[in-house]
Amino acid sequence: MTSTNRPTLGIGLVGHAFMGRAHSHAWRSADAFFDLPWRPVLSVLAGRDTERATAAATRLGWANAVGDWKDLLERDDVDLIDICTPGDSHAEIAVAALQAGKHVLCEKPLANTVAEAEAMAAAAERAARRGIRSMVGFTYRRVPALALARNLVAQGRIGAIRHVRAQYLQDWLADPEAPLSWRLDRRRAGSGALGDIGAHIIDATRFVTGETLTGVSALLDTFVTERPLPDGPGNGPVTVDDAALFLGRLSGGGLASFEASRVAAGRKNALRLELNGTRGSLAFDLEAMNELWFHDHTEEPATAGFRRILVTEPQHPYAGRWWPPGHGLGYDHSFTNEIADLVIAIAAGKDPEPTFADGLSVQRVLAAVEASAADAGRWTATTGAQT
Ligand code: SOE
Repeated sequence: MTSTNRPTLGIGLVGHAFMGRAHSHAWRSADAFFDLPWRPVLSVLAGRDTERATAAATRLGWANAVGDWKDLLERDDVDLIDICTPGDSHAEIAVAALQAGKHVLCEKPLANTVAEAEAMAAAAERAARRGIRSMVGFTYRRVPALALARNLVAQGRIGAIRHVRAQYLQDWLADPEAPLSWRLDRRRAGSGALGDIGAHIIDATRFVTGETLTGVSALLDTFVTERPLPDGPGNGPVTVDDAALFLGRLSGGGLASFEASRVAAGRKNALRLELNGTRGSLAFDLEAMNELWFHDHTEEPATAGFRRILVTEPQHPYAGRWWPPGHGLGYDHSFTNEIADLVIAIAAGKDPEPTFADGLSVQRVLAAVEASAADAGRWTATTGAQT
């Protein structure tokens, strides 16, 4: 049982669209499902417009609302700033927050460029010396089946990894008439499918395998180059990729392939990861997120084969915090699990993972992919990549 007179952790959230709603829900529920050492307090929501921020705060459970995120820096009721804005403001907000002594949770991808991500990682390192923590929100690390996959890999259950096959497929841009939004604007989002969802499979691969990508060869494409303006007649330009396809080499010697697309008709949120090792294989699909498929290649061939593990047992990561076996978790639960891990790490004086340095590593892969695609798929090392 958690005690009633625990220290509190005042939260300031920036942004109240999709991610702001997902994070608000997680901040509200984390304390009810986990034994948190510190009690999160939903202090203040910042938006660009005070009226809309006030309406969102009321709906999402925040005590106060402001129309400028800079107000959060001075407030005593804010210990942590949670950044749920488009990528073009991540670096400015995160660096200012860390300098002001606020812990930071920042949505993915960490930044729009390697230079920004480097500045953020450096600020995070300086802040950590003062006990100020930071984390990047690659939330799928907290899906029980992916956390279990990581544990099985670490235990050697699939041996040395030969192949990773990673896909993240969505179809919300399959219709050429789907309107423009900030996610299709390079200045705001940095890149398209690559940074938005490709970043997730890069991080998931790093997380599950414990290995890094040393180099890539890539193709990017934008099939629909202009789309209807959201609030008016006419079209505007799409300045990011619709799809990204790349090959990679893992630090352990294995080969990896990655595909990120927002025009894959019929695929809604299909983050799929398959790993083949010397002793077995694992396969996961976010559209069936409570399942992990495991093939143990050391078993008797006559009966060996992929078997479905329903990852809802109390012995599985996070699952015991929620419902009885078989009742299943959804998209929102990974955010609550993430918030719980964050609060526990901060209270313990530890750096929560993934760190800003992890976010920077992903950013270097994104930059290497763009550099490779711009040069006819030339093999490009991820170290030192700058875009
Ligand atoms: C949109 O493509 C999106 O919401 C991403 O931005 C999220 O990171 C992903 O989790 C779901 O899809």
